Amino acid sequence: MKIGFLAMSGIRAHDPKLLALGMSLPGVLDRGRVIAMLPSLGLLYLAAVTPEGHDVHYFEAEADGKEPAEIYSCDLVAISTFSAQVFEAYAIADRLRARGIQVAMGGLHVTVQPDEARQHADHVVLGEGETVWPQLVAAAERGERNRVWDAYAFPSLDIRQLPIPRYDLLADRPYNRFTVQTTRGCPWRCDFCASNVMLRKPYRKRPVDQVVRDIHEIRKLRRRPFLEFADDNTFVDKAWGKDLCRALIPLKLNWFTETDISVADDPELLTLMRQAGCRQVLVGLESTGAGELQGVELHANFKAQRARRYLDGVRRIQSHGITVNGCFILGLDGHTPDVFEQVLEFANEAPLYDVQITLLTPFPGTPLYDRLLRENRILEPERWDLCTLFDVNFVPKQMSPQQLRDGLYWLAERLYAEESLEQRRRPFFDQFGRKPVYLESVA
Ligand code: B12
Ligand code: SF4
Repeated sequence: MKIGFLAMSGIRAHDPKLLALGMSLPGVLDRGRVIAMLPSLGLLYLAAVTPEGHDVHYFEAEADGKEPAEIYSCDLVAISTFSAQVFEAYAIADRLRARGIQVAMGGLHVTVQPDEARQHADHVVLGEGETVWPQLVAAAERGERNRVWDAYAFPSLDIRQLPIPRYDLLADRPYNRFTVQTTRGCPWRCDFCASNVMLRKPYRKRPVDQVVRDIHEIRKLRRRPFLEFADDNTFVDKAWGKDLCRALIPLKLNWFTETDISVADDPELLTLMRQAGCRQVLVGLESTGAGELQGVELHANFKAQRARRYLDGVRRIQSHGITVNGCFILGLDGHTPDVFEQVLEFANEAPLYDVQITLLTPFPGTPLYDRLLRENRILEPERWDLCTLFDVNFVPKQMSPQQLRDGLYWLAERLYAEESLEQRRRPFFDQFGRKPVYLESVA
């Protein structure tokens, strides 16, 4: 069979004012350009576990959500999508099926909304796809349709056995940034978090030598790639993290990852990260004060416990030559209209090299979605296309939806204006030299 792997690419946001104003601001634009350059790692893993004898191809939907014409020569198309593009993905699936092509859908959104996905796909996969995929391909070959494949009912996936993702399928594409996974899951359970809804297993780490093996494979395509670890929380295990960094040092890489603030507790780890080429860590701070973070992390109240030491943590990380992209979620129940000013103050005081502000977003399958639905606070239930992190689709507790929107515009203008970026970044440049973190290794 000819099998197509179709990623829904690009970022989505609908709010016209933010699009016109905020999204064209330099800080957002840099990240937007970078984001457009990331392939779908999940699909590359599926391609790697596809049984021998099939002709496999990687495709990306265009920015307007349309599929490339060549995909119509496939017998089976695997589509991966997050919530924000799921309606575009369903429309593509409908068009493909109308032409007799079998469609399989999987990923985070579909995992929590299988009944919805069944109306558009011949095969719907819940959970991590690697164990299920070979059997699904065999079933598709036999012409079996209308099946839901529950990976949780299969023997559990041992991530120590993961194959090398099929990076080679990207060879003739202009990618210079690649994702590598070093861990799966996160020990915490934030009520808004959409990744933990799928990864029900405990936090898992990959063997360091296999991560290195995958990076060597990427280097066959690009000599100096910029890597993003497609992890939720890389450095939970500090000893393993140090082993990983030691193994990366000789490779002379530049990379970015997501991790929690506890990385700041370990200066030896930070030194090794810097030596291993870590250029930036993205840290979900979510808010500036412990009060607003009460109860947001459901296992151990981790974020509220840590908030008092945020400023110190950010400074410690950046003093090791690693920039911090501090993420704040606007619209938490504890947020009053003062939150916008508070975030601005924190960002300038740290000062944070990068700041990501997003709106509280009720993703399907999260405790947050269920709670807001119960409280009758979702403005338009099941409007998954609004799950962009930039569109308000709920009633905040201590302000109106419009106040939240206006606060986002206000804050975006102040945070991302050229002078503000320069002011926040200058101390870092003074100490470590003036190199844009994201774009330096772009060809
Ligand atoms: C890397 C990343 C990106 C990259 C994505 C690159 C790409 N084309 O895939 C970039 C930076 C572009 C990105 C952008 C966005 N992202 Co993002 N991103 C991530 C991150 C950190 C890792 C994803 C990843 O690579 N995982 C590793 C792979 C191996 O796992 P996977 O993709 O889930 O695939 C496995 C299974 O899901 C399944 N599977 C997946 N697809 C399919 C298909 C079939 C047919 C089958 C059988 C199985 C299957 O099998 C795979 C192997 O096990 C996640 C966090 C997370 N843990 O998922 C957030 C995350 C996925 N992103 C999120 C969001 C909101 C966005 C944006 C919508 C933001 C925006 N405003 O635009 C955009 C939209 C992106 C898009 N194109 O759709 C949310 C999604 C929540 C949701 N329910 O939608 C997450 C969970 C972050 C969060 N905690 O909120 N993102
Ligand atoms: S710390 Fe991050 S990845 Fe972990 S549960 Fe919270 S939001 Fe999700």
